[in-house]
Amino acid sequence: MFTLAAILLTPFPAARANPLDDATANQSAAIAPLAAVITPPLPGPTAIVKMQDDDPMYSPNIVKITVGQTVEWRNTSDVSHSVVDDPAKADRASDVALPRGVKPFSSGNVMPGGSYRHTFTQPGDYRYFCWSHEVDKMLGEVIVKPLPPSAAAAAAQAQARPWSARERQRDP
Ligand SMILES: [Cu+2]
Repeated sequence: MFTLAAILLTPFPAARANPLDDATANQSAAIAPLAAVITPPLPGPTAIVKMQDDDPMYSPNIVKITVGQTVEWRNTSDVSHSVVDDPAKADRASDVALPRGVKPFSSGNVMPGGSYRHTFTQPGDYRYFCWSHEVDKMLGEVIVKPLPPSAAAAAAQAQARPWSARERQRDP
C-alpha cells in the first residue's frame, strides 16, 4: 500500500514538453502499483543457521522443524560456504542423509553475506555438509517432524476443499 500511496502522491514532473515522455511516465505509473498488489509476501524462515569459520561452522548444527517449514542458511563468514544434501557429492557416506525418495538438494556457493533457503516437505532426518569444508567437519542436520495428526488432517482437507478451509481459518 505504501508503494501505491507513494506513486499517487508523487507530483507530475514540472516540464512536460515531450508528449512521448509523458505517455511513458503514465504507463510505468499504472504498472507499478499493480505489481505491488499482486506479489504475495514471502513467508519467513522458521529457523536460521549461520555459516561461520569457527566451530560449529553451521550454527546451530542441529535444527528441528515441522514438515512444510523453511530453514535459511546465512553466510556470516569471510569465505564461501554451501549446503549440500546429496549422497553422490559426499566424500564420506556417513556425512549425508536423506529420507527415502527425497530428491537431493544443493545451494551452490553461498558467498559472504549471502543466504540460501530450503523448504522441507517430507519428514525425516536430513544430514548435509559444506562442499568445500566436509573435510573440516562442516556438517549439519535438520530433523523434520511430521505434522501432528490434527494438523495433517486439516491440511488434507484444505487441499481437497481450499475454499471452505480458508473461510474457517478466518473465524475467530
Ligand atoms: Cu564451508
